[in-house]
Amino acid sequence: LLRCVGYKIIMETAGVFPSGELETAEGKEPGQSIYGGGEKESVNTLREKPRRCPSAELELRKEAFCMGMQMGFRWYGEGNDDIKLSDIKQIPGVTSIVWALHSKLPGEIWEVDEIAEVQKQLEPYGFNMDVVESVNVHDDIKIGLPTRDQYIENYKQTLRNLAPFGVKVVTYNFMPIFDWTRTDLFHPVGDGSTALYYEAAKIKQDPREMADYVMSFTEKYHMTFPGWEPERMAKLDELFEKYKGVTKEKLWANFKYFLEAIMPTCHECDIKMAVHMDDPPWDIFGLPRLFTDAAAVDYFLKLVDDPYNCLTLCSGSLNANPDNNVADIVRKHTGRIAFAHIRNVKHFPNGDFSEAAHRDCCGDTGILDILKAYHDAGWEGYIRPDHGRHLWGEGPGTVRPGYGLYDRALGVMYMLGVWDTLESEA
Ligand code: DNO
Repeated sequence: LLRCVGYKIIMETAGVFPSGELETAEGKEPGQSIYGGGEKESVNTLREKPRRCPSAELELRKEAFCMGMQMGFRWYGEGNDDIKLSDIKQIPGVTSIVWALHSKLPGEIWEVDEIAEVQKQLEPYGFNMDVVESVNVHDDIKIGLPTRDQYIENYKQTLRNLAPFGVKVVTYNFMPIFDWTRTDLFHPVGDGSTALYYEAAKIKQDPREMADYVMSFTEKYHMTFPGWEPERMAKLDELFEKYKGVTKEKLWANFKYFLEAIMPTCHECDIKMAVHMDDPPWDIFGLPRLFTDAAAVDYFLKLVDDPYNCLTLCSGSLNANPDNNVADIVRKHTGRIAFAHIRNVKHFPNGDFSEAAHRDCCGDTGILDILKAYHDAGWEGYIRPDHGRHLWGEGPGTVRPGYGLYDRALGVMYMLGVWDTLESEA
């Protein structure tokens, strides 16, 4: 085990060995995570190091070390997700549970004891809680109201409360009012499964219609969807009113204000902020959207040029516009992608799109190219299968749209299969 150079860094991060107890890996300070901030060790260096780490109980961490990236799986929490941690444990290669306190409204402080409760649930399975998705940003921050400063203070406190639990990445979005937007949550794919679907013609109409449709699932199945909090949706007209006058330029300016305010705390806490791409990547219902293409990503990374200001590069969100080439963004901004969402999308000529299985040829997103781009760039970060289809009896009431167990598990295996092949050829 001692010979497994570099591996110790992860052990320390995991709290398995206290910092400094083992020989220091070349070029690394004791306790410094290969995933955390500061100087990064290239994955190519890691690949040259011994791959055999014999300790069985540390298997998960070993896999992460050997691969240069960590495989995550989104989980909605005890009592809030039909999928069990014991189910996820059986998917080979998953090391991170991508989690959140889903009962929290945007702007509320996440308390230490609430976070500790999640840690207690994950610990027996050996999963880490390095990635939070999402700590949602209050609308007043996006709109730029005077009340934003208090909400920013709350956000900073949440980051401080998360840091001692080893959280390294916080995903969030900066979309006005709506998070992801779809017109059909369980659309037949044609093979007996269903998937999320976007019918372009429907979105041009009344936002209330779409909100009511999504909320009908909440009412019927007592299931809330992140970004679609009933409390916010109940005030939809008021929210639209407040966003009047928030142009794209103002939204960028409010975004910059927020990021500049929290960056010092991110440094202090060693937590990377990883913004999610807009989904879909175009304006909807007259609301501006920022993360629409590669130029917007370039602009954002320069706007606040800080290594803690990062991306959650969601392949399927961006590629809902077929002109967006996600692999190019991976190659250009490797070091600023803290978290990768792998989602496949199939486009239709009328502007509709359907979500698809992760296998490259099942959609148009270029999953193979994207994985290859991550691999070949020596990327280190967290990755997860994003939306899957609903399979084998999964449907409304049993799973959250896009977040069934089976297709995401197949997605993990596909991604790891591609990755292993690339590794063996490297
Ligand atoms: C959809 C997710 C998004 C994402 C948020 C991040 O399933 O990818 O809802 O979690 O936009 O804040």
